Amino acid sequence: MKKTLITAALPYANGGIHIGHLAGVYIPADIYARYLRLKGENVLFVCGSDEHGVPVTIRAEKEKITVQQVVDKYHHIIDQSFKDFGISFDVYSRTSKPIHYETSQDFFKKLEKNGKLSIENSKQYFDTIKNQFLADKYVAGTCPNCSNPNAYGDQCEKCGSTISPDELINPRSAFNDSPLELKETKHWYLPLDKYENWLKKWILEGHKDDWKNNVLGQCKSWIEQGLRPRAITRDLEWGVPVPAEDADGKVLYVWFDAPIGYISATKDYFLQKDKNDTTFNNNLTWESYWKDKENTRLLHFIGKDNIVFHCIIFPVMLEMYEDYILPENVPANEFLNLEGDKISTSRNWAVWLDEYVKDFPDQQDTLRYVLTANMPEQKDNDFTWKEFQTRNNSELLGTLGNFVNRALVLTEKYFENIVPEKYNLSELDTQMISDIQKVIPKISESLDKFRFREALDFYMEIARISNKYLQDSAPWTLAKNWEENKEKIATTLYLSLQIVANLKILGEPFLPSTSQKISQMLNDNGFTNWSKAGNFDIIPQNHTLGKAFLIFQKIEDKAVETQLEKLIQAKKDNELANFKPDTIKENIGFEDFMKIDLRIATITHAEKAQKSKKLLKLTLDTGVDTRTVMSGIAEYYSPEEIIGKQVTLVANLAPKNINNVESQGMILMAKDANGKLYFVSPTDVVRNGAEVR
Ligand code: B3M
Ligand code: ZN
Repeated sequence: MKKTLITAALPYANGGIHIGHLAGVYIPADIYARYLRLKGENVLFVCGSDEHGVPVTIRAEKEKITVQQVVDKYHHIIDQSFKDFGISFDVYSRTSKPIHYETSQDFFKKLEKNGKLSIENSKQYFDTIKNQFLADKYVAGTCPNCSNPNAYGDQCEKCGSTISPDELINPRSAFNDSPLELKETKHWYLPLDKYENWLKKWILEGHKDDWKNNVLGQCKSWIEQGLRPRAITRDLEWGVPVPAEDADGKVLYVWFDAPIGYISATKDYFLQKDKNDTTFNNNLTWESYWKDKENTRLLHFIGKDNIVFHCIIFPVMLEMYEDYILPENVPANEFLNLEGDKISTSRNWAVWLDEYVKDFPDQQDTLRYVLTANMPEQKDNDFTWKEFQTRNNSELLGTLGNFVNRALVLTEKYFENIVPEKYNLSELDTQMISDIQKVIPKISESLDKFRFREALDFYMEIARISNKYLQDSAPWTLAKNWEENKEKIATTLYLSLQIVANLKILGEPFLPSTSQKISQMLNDNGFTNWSKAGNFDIIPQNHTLGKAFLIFQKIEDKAVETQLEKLIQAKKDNELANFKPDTIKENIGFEDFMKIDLRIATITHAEKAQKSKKLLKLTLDTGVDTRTVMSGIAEYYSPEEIIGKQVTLVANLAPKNINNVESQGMILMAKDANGKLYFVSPTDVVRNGAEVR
């Protein structure tokens, strides 16, 4: 049996972990690692914080703290979240550790020494005020595609296009809006173009049958676009210094050093291991995983935005280095959305794990369950709090929890918490056993193919079969004639307890905390092996059980409403905090301005417009005449609350037919960051008709 080295994408230490990270990367990786361990296989599951790169420096600017403080703060928040959710890494390291600097610099030096890298001079934007070159993300300017004045040198958030700094119109520093200089600089490049044929053979031929279509699709389009040399150094202060001649002020590009973080995390694991730990196999070293190509499988668990780095760039680096193993598979997931909108750290549209554990204490498995049940394995998927509630209440509480609880409570009731004897099996008993034994292999088959939601559904099929079996056996009805039926009742509960033991074993990869709770109630401290699943004599008769308790709690509507309100509020707060007003329009002459006639007027009547959610029909006393004006403020104000309000009217705007009403002018409203409209009114009562200048 080969050893398995499992890596999970190193999260940027620039924020917490949210449900998108869990569903995309960490739950699938953890399910798979737990599953292999339960089968008794040799697994090493590594991860760590990715502490370099622009995302962490942007966060430091935003929070006005040092980058080291940012990574220290979020490394611990992330590490705790993974522990809370039972993500069972063997090591969770961090790329600011010396072992990582050493490993990534050695990696670079070997490639450079073997002549694998090229050097190119190029012109890059230089901020003369900060006296440093700017990474793409820090170059701001007007988008060439949609004229958004606040686009950046890597992408435009408005139209979503990927752009490069030299395409921006009027490029300026994102730090201080100063104009930028183009300055000569040199960088080291990874000649991806030289590995085009090797990649075609290794991926498009070698893995066309075992890699997921979404992964192959991206690799194919990247390779067919034609690969170009890729810069692997940057002019930045924060990062791993480039170990080369005249490279001061340059660091390794974060996507060069980060994947090497998997190797340094493995080294870190062996450095941390207590050599006297008898459970630890002292014959194994970090090379046993990274260099033993014959006896080790390497699997990268990532989100789809990291496919290129893990299927093309990092494998080319490993191939160049020559000693290292290559990934056998990269089962990347697609994205999870939240309430129909993209999850976004910058817009704070997310469910953060460190907040979830406060709102739903001891209910981490519910979130693991829901995120696995609708995991975005083949396409983007959506998380809603309503589905979270429904799945918890009907599937976890109503099916799985209900069966486990009844099996234990009935044993306590009829056999004083002692596992009863098994007598002759009825047709119902043998049918149930055969039905369950048919499902169990399907869980393994699905997991072997990285089909986690399918595997979980097969697991829940066992809970559904079990519930029906207990309902059909109805020991509580048989108990009415105890003497005649006591052996049947004993057999039913004996078998039900064996099912509970099976649910404990088979559920451990998906719901580790639940599995632990079941183990506690069974009073079974054995670390039961996957191979025992399907066995209906796991828990011996006369074994004393533990105390039964409810594993899952009902989630009420109020809890869901609270989460939705919290999301909406977080989004509004974030919009306000990040509000960037549009740049001012071009100048106009004074004479142009004097053509506009602005007056104070009072709203004397207001009503909702016909067939429109946005419009109110206003009647205004302008001091000169009475006007009707249509205004798009219905989402923010009711007619009653604005009667008597003084407003500023553009009085000589040509009348316009709006919604079949002649609108005679326009009232001025200020639009805030979160889109809400506010009246522009005098601070004191002014006579109607007063001119505004
Ligand atoms: N730090 C996280 C991301 O792109 C990035 C992964 C590195 S894995 C070596 O979301
Ligand atoms: Zn744009």
